[in-house]
This record gives sequence, structure tokens and C-alpha cells, in this order.
Amino acid sequence: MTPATTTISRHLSEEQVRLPDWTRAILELLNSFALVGKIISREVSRAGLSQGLDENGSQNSQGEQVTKLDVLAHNLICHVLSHSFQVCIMVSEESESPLEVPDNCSRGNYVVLFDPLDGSSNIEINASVGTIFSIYRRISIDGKGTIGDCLQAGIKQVCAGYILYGSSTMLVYTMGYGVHAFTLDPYIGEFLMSHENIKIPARGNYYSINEGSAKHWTAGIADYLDSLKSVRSTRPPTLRYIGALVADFHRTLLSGGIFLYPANTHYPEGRLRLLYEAAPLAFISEQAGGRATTGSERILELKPKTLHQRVPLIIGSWEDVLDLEKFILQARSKAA
Ligand code: AFP
Repeated sequence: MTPATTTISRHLSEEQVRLPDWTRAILELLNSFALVGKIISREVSRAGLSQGLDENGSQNSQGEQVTKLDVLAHNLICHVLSHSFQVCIMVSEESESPLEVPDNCSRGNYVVLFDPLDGSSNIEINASVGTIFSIYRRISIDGKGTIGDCLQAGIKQVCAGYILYGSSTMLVYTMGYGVHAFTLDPYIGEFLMSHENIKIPARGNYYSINEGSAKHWTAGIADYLDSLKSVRSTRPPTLRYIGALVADFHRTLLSGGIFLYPANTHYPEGRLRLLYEAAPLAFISEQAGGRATTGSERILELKPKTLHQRVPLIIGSWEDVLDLEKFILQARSKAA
């Protein structure tokens, strides 16, 4: 068997020739995330030895504990993106307000939103975590970038991706021309293409939800799961829940099935963040032939109102997500 030899840089140079002009800046940004991915991967892989697991004593704008690795990842991404000279403004889960590019770095035409280390509470048990990113073209003409640049509907994304720090480190991205994945070979320090043009199976056997919140789910969710378990009695569905969105989504992308984080009484708007969690994964999912919804609205069409807005997220195989939407619709019309 010939080993994988297409590096991410070679793939991106080939894409630059094939795709329209504007992609050059995006490719620069993707190269920045490849660099960031290697550095964070190194830090995550030795987190048990360093003090990276420790909370740094503060909470982020969402009221969640921040670890030293969250801070490292946040600072690193801000620094590398600012020095790409392609960005005018950034949004991070770890910062309440948008982040300006420092004055000593020239500004570009793109807005980047990211979750530096999603699922970071998983690090202390040595489970997977990830970085998620989403890229838009600015709508303001020039200058520092505005809040309006940051609050665009997901359908306007020009690129989205994630880096999964799991048993191997993998970078997955879409620019609207399919979904590709690259696995980091730590011995040569390169991301090598491992999955080209990924397609989510139309149905899958996995479902992924935090069942501990079952009592608080919104109408339709429990009925759907009951039907899933009884209808397919010949091959019962399998529950898988890691509690790190990137890892749960990655399994769904490759193996099919459905991931759900519905609204519940603790999180009446849903728990996951629209701009740097739901929208980028929805873009990837749709590009791979899957579906992403709040239960009644397409994630990519939601117009964000605030930077850290939360949404219910139901994502994965087209047919599975569609089935669930029917249950939600039925439950709502019964209640009406
Ligand atoms: P942390 O980054 O605070 O660990 O949160 C991770 C996360 O936002 C997302 O990655 C998971 O899908 C979700 O939380 C898990 O939430 P529950 O623990 O409520 O199931």
C-alpha cells in the first residue's frame, strides 16, 4: 500500500490553481490553522505532564471554567491569525467582545470566529478535544471590522473546519467544494490527506445525545428516540456520547447517524454556540450531504443576534435528521 503523501500545503496550492482568485487568502488562513493545529496537538498530547490541565482560575464569557490550555490555544490562534494579514476582526469563545487585529499587523478582508479548545473539560480524563473555526468575508468596506462583520448568517461562510485532537490529530475543512480531512503525521510534522471528499451516509446506526437531560428535553425528542429504538429492532441503534462536540460530530460525519443537543430547561436556547460551533459544523455537514437544523430551522439560515448566542443543534445523516424534524413537527401540532 502506498503511504499518504499529499501534504495539506500541496493540496492547498493545487486548489489555488483550480478555484477562483479569492481563495488565496483563505488558503493562507487554512495554513495558519494547520500550524496552530500542530502546536495545540503537541501541547494537548503532553497535557498530563505539564500543568495544562489546571484551571487558570477564571471563567469565560459563558461562565465556564477556563483551563491554561484554553488560554494557550486562544492566544496562539489570535497571534497566528493576526500575522496572516488576512483578518480584520476575530471572535473567540474565550472573549466576550470581538478581538481587533493589533496595529502592527496589516488587516485583510476576512472575519474568523473560533472555539480555541472545545470540550476542554475532557482533557483531564485524556479524551478528545478540538478546535473549531469559521471564516466569512467582511461586509464593512475597510478599517478594523465591525460587529456586523461578525454577525453574518452561516450561509455566508466561505470556509469552515475543525481540528480534532484524538487518537490522531486531524484537520477537516470545507470551502464549499467538498469536505476533506488531513491526518497529522507527528513524525514528519505534516498534515497528510487521509479522507478526500467525505460523504455522510444517508442513514447511520449511531445516535449521540446527553440522555441525562431526558426529563428536560423539548417535545418530540423522546418520541423520536423511542421510535428509533423500536423501529430498528433487528439492529438496535447504538448510543455514543463523548461530550466533546468535535469528537461526537467527527464520528457522525464518518459513520453516519445523528447528534442532538436540543434545548432543555437548563439551556432553554440550547447549549451550543451558533457562530463558532453550530454554523461551521452545519456547513461541513451540508457539504458532506448531511443536514443541520434547530429542529425547525436550517442552522445555516439563522441570522445571529449576539456573538455568543446559543442554539439547539441536530446534525448528521440527512434521513435521520429529517425523521427527527417530523417528530418535532408532530409534537408541536399536537400541542397547538
Ligand atoms: P466545554 O468546552 O466546556 O468542555 O464544553 C463542551 C461542549 O460545549 C461541547 O463540546 C459538548 O458537545 C457539550 O459541551 C457537552 O455538554 P454536556 O456536558 O451538557 O452534555
